[in-house]
Amino acid sequence: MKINEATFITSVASADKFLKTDKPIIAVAGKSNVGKSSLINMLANRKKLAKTSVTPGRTRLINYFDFGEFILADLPGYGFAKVSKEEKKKWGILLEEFLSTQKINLLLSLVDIRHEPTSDDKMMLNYLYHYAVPFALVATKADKLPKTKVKPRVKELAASLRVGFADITATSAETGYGKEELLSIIENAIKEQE
Ligand SMILES: Nc1nc2c(ncn2[C@@H]2O[C@H](COP(=O)(O)OP(=O)(O)OP(=O)(O)O)[C@@H](O)[C@H]2O)c(=O)[nH]1
Ligand SMILES: [Mg+2]
Repeated sequence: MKINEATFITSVASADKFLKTDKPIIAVAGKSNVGKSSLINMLANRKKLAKTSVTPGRTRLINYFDFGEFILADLPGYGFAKVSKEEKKKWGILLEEFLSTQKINLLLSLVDIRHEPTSDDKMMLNYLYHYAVPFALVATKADKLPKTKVKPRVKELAASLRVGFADITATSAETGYGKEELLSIIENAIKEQE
């Protein structure tokens, strides 16, 4: 699949504003700073479609993008230490509303390839199983590891998250590594609904 022109649609902060669309929805989730916005820019071939942040936890809204054949939804990052309990609670409610009311064709659940998955990452997977949301795992920032360490590390992550090795795609927004593989996963998820 080729992405021709991706454009920003809107940002929303509450369930009553969730996008109504006939297009398939691909969602992107993961903790703050994991590289969600960077991955979206990689898929879109655009440097600044989604704002990347040096300060983690900036994206507090669900950002929708039109990718032509599908809609991409960038979910707010979780697990940001400096966020108040109140905000964490709000985020949890918004996420559950999103997972339960927005028809999601595929959710890309991102983890940093270098780090052990957190309890939040595992909770995210539990939500996905609970709401029966189809998902694929993405191990980001693969360029931070020597090439020979990528596959063994993906195996470790798969064991830790209790998923199959083939369920995790390693990517790098810096080098474009894994981009084609991810696009074909998205393409298959879109076809399944038709
Ligand atoms: N080396 C490397 N750095 C990356 C990669 N992806 C993201 N980064 C860096 O990681 C930082 C966070 O990236 P973002 O894409 O803003 O992360 P995010 O998940 O959107 O963060 P929030 O929106 O705050 O939740 C930025 O400094 C990026 O440049 C990657 O594949 N390789
Ligand atoms: Mg972001």
